Amino acid sequence: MNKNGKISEANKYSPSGVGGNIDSYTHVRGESVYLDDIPVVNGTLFASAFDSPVAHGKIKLLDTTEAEAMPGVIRIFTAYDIPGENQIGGIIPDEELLANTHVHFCGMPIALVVAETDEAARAAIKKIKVEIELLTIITDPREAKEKGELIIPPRTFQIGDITTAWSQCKYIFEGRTETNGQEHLYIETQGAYAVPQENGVIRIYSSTQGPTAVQRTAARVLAIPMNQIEVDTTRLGGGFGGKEDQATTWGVMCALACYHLKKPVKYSLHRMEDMRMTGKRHPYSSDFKIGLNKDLKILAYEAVFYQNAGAAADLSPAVMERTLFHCTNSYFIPNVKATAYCCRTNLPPNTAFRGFGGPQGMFVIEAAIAKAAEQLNIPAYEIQQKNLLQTGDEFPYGQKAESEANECWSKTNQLYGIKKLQQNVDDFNSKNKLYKKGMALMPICFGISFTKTLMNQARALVHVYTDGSVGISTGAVEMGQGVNTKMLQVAAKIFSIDPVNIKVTTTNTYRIANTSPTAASAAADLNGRATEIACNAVLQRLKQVAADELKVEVSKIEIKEETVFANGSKTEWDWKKLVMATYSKRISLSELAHYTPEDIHFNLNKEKGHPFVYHVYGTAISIVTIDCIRGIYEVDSVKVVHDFGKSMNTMIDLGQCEGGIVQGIGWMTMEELLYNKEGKLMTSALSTYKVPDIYSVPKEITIHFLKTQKNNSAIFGSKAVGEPPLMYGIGAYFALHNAVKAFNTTAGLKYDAPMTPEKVLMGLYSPAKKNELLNAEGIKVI
Ligand code: MTE
Ligand code: LUZ
Ligand code: MOS
Repeated sequence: MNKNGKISEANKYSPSGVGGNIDSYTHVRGESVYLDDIPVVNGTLFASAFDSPVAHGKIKLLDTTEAEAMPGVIRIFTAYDIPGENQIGGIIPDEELLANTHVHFCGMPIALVVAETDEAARAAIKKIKVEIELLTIITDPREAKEKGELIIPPRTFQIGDITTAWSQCKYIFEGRTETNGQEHLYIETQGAYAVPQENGVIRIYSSTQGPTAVQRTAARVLAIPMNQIEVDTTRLGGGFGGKEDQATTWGVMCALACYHLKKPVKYSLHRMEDMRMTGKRHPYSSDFKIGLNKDLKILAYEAVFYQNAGAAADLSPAVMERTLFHCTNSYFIPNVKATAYCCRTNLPPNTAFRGFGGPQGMFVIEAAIAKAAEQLNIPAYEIQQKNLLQTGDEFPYGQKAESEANECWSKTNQLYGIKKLQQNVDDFNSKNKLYKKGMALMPICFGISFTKTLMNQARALVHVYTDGSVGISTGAVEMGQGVNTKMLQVAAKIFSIDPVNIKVTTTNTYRIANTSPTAASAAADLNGRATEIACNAVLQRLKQVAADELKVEVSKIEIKEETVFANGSKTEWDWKKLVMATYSKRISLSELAHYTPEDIHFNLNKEKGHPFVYHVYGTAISIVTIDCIRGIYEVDSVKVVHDFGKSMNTMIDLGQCEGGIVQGIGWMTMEELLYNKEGKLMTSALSTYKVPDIYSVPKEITIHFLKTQKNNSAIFGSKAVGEPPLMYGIGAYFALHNAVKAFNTTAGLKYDAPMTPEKVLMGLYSPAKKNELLNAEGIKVI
């Protein structure tokens, strides 16, 4: 609140006036409720999973006797205790909740210990004995493909005629890329709490992005109908895709124990358990071939993606599909052939992670362009700029582009001056020997909608209470991205009432059924549009009552800031009075609305269609500085023009951009996931897995909000913002490449992300340079 006691525009959704997000107030006071803040019911028991110590094998013996005798242990569950199907696979039924005869990855749950305390459960786990006959372990996706270990048949997206296109190319370059996985590192670890209700109903509090997935899977595993499972989610301390599918495991485990013991059961994972047992962003190994004509137009592009799916399908087929959708990023390429393999390995099943395969696809085309630029000795941005999508250009999957790719790029150039920035970098490099700068541009183009068309649907339940206050329930899950604030804004705007009179309730499967997960950046759009429809339905009834009372036509009634206007002039009716009058006439003050976007479809046989309601575009310029003695580096700046449509909450959207960029830079530069040949995670703690901290955040992040006025079917025209900014982080990788090359022109760098300080150092002193620079006294010769 400002000095005058008024809530400023940006702050009015927060009771404290602290920020643009309604949760800011309770967040800073430590009052926000996460799973571990739910008061524990008397008699609650605690669960903990015993997981496989090896990556692949046949279980010869499982001995829990000693563990069962441990103090406080109530019971130990195995696959034999599952009344329904031992199956948690979402897309493909290929994943057991508890291993039955075989284990397929290190960290695969085998047994579930339930004890009086958390400590007792974990102590008992150490006493479980298992003998496993080792089977062949595969960790490399190319090896899996060679051995025929594919989760689904390969898929190919094509446009034009790739075979004849090569002959028209003046330049052709080939290469190979690697992108590593990424740990989600949501601040709140995975967990759930199941509480028995009367008549066999189980309520599951779950830290999940997909309450319906938890409900559906619990019903399947317990062989009870879905209406006996209530899933309730207040908010998550981050999900980032890691809880789209993989929160289910823990919810169902608690439900299983609760079902048998008729007691509340809670399981909240420790950080290292979480890192070890859950899947991550998919590592990819890829091959590319790119062909350009003399004017640097890309005529042909071929890519083969080997996706490291891990030991079960999880969401991998959908992630792989999005890699294909985004394999040409923001560029129009007339002849494309992209093939992807979903490779089964003995790693924990990899899963959704902000970008959902898109970033992996985009990295490869950017590497191809970088390679072409390097060979042609020109800046990559010259190639990028010449090939940006224009209105009407066709993507390999048949949909046509709008023109924002160009709009964002030109605005970037106009605002920041691409050539000028490059000149500054070059000047710096010519003056400095031991520090070098590098710059790279990263345009993005991300399709908004679940690529599985049927998932694009949502419902909202709006109640207006007789005192005029409003309650909203939707299928959207708040995980820090501000979706609840946006839902509240929708109701506040449609009803034209003070936001303090509106409450967004928890996400609950008894209020809103059959929800799609909060994912694909589409939660605000889908649930927001449903909320809009519901509010409008109630508003229409209220207006009718006002029209009847005031004896004017309903079209002449308006509600503005809680006051009723008739024929444009103020009346003595206000919001509260109108609500009460409507109730007195026995007219419903509630509405359950359904929304599904029109005109989206995809034909899987043809691999063509119109899968996205719209695309989000943007361009980033990243500049980095490397220390050429140590190999360490800093990101100086990321300057962005981002297409927000017409942002409905600039503070939240800015936060999404900044967070996404930093998370993307982390993936591309420092987060180095490492599994050994035995499939064991070597980086299962924060001491061995480095995520960006405040020191690794770019010194400058500038976001220009590009208003694009086109009809975009986003909620209030405010485009989805959750995932796209992550892909700006790819620019930091190529900027680092350029900085290394400024020091060592013969660095011979591979396209192998992340670009850790170690890799930078190796690049700086790759053999040729070493001979040139180092003598017995080392670096002194410079
Ligand atoms: N922001 C925060 N703070 N925490 C998160 O877990 N998840 C991201 C993004 N932004 C996430 C986040 C991911 S992966 C998605 S898909 C979107 O938020 C989902 O929310 P939306 O659909 O409301 O944008
Ligand atoms: N999840 C999903 C997603 O199930 N389908 C998608 O298309 C998607 N896209 C991005 C993130 N999560
Ligand atoms: Mo986000 S990867 O769609 O949860």
